[in-house]
Formats: sequence, C-alpha cells, structure tokens
Amino acid sequence: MKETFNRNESHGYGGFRLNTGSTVNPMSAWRKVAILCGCVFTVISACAQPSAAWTLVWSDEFAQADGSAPDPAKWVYDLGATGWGNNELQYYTSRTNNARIENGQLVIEARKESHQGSDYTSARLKTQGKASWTYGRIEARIKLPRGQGIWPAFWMLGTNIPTAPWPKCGEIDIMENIGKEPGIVHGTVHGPGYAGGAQGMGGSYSLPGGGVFADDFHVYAVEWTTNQIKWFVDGSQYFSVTSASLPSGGKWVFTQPQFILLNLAVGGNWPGYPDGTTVLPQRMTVDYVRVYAPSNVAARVEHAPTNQEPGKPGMVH
Ligand SMILES: [Ca+2]
Repeated sequence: MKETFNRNESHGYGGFRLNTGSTVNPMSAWRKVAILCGCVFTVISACAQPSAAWTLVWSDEFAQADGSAPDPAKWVYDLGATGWGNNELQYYTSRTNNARIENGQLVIEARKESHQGSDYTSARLKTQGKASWTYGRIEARIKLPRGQGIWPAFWMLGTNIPTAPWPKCGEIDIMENIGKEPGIVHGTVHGPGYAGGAQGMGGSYSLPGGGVFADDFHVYAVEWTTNQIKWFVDGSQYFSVTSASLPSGGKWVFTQPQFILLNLAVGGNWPGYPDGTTVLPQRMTVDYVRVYAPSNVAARVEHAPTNQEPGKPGMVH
C-alpha cells in the first residue's frame, strides 16, 4: 500500500489518497509512522484506541479561533423549524450563537429565545455535499448536554436521500441521548422494514456506577464493515447489527455512502419536552470527529456529486 498525504490539495481539507500497489516509498513509510504515532498518542490521551486495522482518512479537530463558525469546507447546516418529523421545538440556525468554535471544540448551543416564531434555537450540522463514506470507523469525542427535553445526536444518513427517501437511504445513529436518561446512550439503525422509532434495530449503553454522560467527555463510535455495524462507548462495544439480524422483510441498505450529522434538538416525541427543571442554554461540546477507513482496502470515500472524479475510487475527500 502506498499512501499520499493530501492536506494541501485544493479540496481545502486534509485526507489520504489510498491506492493499492506494491511500491514501497521510504518517505511515505516514515510519514506513515509519524502519523500513526501521532494518532496513537492522541488516542491514548483520549482513552479510546481504535484497532490497528483502521487508518485515519478525515477529521475535524475544531482547532480554529474562538468564536469562529465551524469550517465551511466541512460542514453545512440544516435550517428552520419544521419539527423534523419528531415534533421538535427548536429553530435551527447557522449563527455562531448556536454553533461556534471554543477552546478547540465545536459548541452546539440550544437557547431559549424567541426566533422566527419558535421558542428555542439550536444548530444541526452535517457533512452532506462535503464528504461521505462507505464503511469505516466513525467516532467523536463529545460532552453531552443535560436536562428534560434535551436530545443530542451524532448520526449518519445515506447520501442518496434525495432519491431514496428515508428510510430507504438508511440511518446510522451512532449516539443519541435523551435528557430523562442522563446515564444512557442509544445506538440504532433505521432502514426499510425497521424504520419507526420503536422499530429501529438498536442497543443502549449505561455508564457504570450511576454516571451521567453530561459530566465528562466520552468517545462514541461505530465500526461499519460489510454486513455489520458495531457500536462503542469509550472503546467498549455494546451492540452490533448484521444483515442477517434484521427483522423479516428488512433490507440491509448500508452498502452506500453516508454523511455525518451533529445536532442538539429541544423537545420531541421521544425525549418529551422541557419543563421547569430544564436549564437553558445547554451545550453539546465536540472535541473532534474522526473517520477511519479499513486499512486493508482502498478507502471507499465518495465525493459529493459536484466534485465527483470518476476513475478514482480510492480517492479520499
Ligand atoms: Ca478539538
């Protein structure tokens, strides 16, 4: 395998180009060692070591200046207050009031304020049209918000959603938490035949000792391979689903690229609604998002339709 580091490419952000081949380039090898060491040190510091079978192909460390908007080369916004099919209350904006960089972290802030006819504001960021992936380890280090009616999520949707409407496009919920369950997170997939809230295929993880997720950062991850997805919190696997474990009539749709979403909802059918105990504003703080590809195959990372480069299946973008 030969790897070329493409941080200075015109795409505007770093990535690896992975090509199969037998040529060994010593410089690339040293560079690889340096990168791997960096990853190992970083990962050890975060107490969540991905297996050696994964190669970092995309990340956002949110290292811009305090007060900056999230990197527009990596993130776009869902905007407005449609309830998003869940009777949510917030109006999503692209203002730095609701999404900004602070201390090397992305802060998504839900506020109680009147805005465009809604009583709450927040933000929903996504990589749609910027980057998407088929298979890989997708992880983020996040400190969750807290409170009744508060609903943070780190998740993925199929890029074919315009032509294959949900649930046909497939949804991978890497982490969801509802405020009434401060010590529990959920991992779920939704697809044809296992769609609605109660019908998704999912598992949950409880912090030991009555711990509360909002008290500290934790690393939330999935490892998505052919015909299987596994869910992890801080390196501990707590659930997996395979094509064979779907309910009768369910269709495995996780063979195509998916993009990442990060959002902080206020209210909804599942979490219920804020009450007198709910304190606002609330913050979902994301230290990083990292995507790893399987090391033993060329990364199947897809371009946005506007950036497609046919003939470069190994291109990471
Ligand atoms: Ca960071």
